Amino acid sequence: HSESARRVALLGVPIEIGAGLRGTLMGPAALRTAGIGRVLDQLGFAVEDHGDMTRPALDGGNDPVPANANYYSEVRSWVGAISARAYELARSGAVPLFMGGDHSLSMGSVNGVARYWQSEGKPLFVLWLDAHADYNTPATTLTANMHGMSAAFLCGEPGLDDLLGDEPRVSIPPSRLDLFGIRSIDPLEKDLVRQRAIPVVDMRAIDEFGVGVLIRRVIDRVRAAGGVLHLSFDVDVLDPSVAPGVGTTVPGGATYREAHLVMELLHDSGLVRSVDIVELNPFLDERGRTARVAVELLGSLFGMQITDRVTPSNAVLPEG
Ligand code: B3U
Ligand code: MN
Ligand code: MN
Repeated sequence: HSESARRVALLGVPIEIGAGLRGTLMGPAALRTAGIGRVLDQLGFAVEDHGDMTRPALDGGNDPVPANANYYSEVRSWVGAISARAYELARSGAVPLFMGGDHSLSMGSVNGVARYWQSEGKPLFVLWLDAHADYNTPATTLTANMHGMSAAFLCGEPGLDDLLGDEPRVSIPPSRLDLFGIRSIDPLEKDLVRQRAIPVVDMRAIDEFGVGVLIRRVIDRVRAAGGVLHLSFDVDVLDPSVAPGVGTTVPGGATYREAHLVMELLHDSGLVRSVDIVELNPFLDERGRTARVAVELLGSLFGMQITDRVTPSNAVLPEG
């Protein structure tokens, strides 16, 4: 597998209607401008850029549109198409990197890669790096924004049952989802997360025990089960001082150093087989700061060492 693990497949997913604010549709372009392709290339990966998905035609479906799910029909046409692409990319043996776009895209990307790993007989674990739990359903949501429902949907919670259309739905057992970095959760959402016994590492736990210990615990569980890992990286897990370019900033987030350490330890684990990078909103960013930090963190995830990082004192301007 090591040959194919050196291939990364970039796929832009410019979806924005899952979020309350417009602008995440510019995420893939900003990540490319910030150098995602160049960074992966310099790390020795064969980078295949599959471009951006185009907004799928509304196919409607025959089922009634659920209440409390904004732009349900639009999200539905995206999610089915994303899942199909994700399945194919995972099957190709590359590491797919889904560049969002808001977090509703993960309902498709994770479903698609989960379908592939199910066919391989490997348990897929999902690490959800996020300020939010994204564990709402139409019955619990306060906003009706579907990016707040993706983790719940993936664990098979009811309420969006026709969302995948003809794509087979693969549910992630709640014990294989890790919510990490959480500091904003709605009351009924919290009840649901408790009832399902979802493993949660909130910011309080990170303050007390440190990200190193806590992320190793996640990694050890995946390894013990002989599993593989999908990283769903919501940029709002970062502190707003590091990453202002997101629609739903929450104070008290992961620092620059904590986030890099998480990525470095994930890289060392060798378990990450697919990645979402979501919620980057270039319209809200400050001179590309958040996009650059996101690309730097992805660099660490794919093996960039701190001692190899370009710092102001040893910077050589990249040509082109
Ligand atoms: N829990 C709230 C807020 C939220 C979730 N995800 C984001 N914001 N980015 C909701 O809308 O469900
Ligand atoms: Mn999220
Ligand atoms: Mn979030």
